[in-house]
Amino acid sequence: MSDLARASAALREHASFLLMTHTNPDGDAIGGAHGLALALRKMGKRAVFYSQDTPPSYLSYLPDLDAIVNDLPDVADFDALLVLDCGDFERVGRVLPRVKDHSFIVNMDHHASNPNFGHVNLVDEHASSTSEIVYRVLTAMDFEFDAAVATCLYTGVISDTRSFFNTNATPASFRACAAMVEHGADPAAIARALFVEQPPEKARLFAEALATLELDVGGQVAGMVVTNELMKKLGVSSETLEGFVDFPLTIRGVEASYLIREVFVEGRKRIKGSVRTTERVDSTLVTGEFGGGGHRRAAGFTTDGTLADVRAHLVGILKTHLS
Ligand SMILES: [Mn+2]
Repeated sequence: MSDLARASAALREHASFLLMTHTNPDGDAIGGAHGLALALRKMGKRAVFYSQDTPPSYLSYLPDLDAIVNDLPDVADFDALLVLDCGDFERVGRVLPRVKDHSFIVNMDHHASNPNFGHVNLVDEHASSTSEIVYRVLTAMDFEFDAAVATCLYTGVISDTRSFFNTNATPASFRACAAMVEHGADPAAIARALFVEQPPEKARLFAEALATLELDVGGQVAGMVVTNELMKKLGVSSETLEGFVDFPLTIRGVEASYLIREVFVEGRKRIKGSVRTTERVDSTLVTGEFGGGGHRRAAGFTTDGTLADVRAHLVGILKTHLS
């Protein structure tokens, strides 16, 4: 039996599901997990989507977001645990110890680093997004898509492909999106919400971040830094930084871009970095030096140190990958 058949059988044969995704969820995490929860409910099943963090505000157009719960229900009440878009089980956040021993875990993901932690693993690193994988499973189940589910899954695919800009966009991603549009997803409205419209404070934060832009390694590496002080001054959360790391990569000649910022993790100041690369560099090899991970063109890490030290270290690593 294929992994796809195994996953669709798991969904068909069970009656109650607890869905989870990673902390700081993005469009794919929310789109994939919430879309699947809506679909399972439409099939008459019990489906609860737990997320440690609330969805980012740019996703507020998604239907029925109020159904997402922030308090973990009793996991023993569910036949199956569905974990989506988590390259590692730890990514579900602080509830890991309470969920990891569940008797039936289905792992659906598209991170190359995924160690297949589930009892059923539907992991395809060539899928653009977890939402595209959910689309495959639901299609294999002959699910009758509606506009709500279509809007969620379309959102997941276009947010992880950055509106088909990224090299992970395949013919299958376009086909999945075409099907979702046929079922009621509105491409113009979703593109505007995801990529065009921004709150005024985001434009202000970007202006300040842009002032820190530095080009290194003969113009092949470009990046910006953001202090916690600046975030506090503008009254913004880390969600406001979404997409900033992509900007330096638009500069001609740049093969790798980064964004480094200060974050507070359990009251402790740490440094969080995001890296984007062209085909010249594997981002995961770069972030791996800091114990991070992700995808070949987009990866991240959390480490200790000062912004300046981490920046110098990161630029040094990128230099070795570019020479
Ligand atoms: Mn994803």
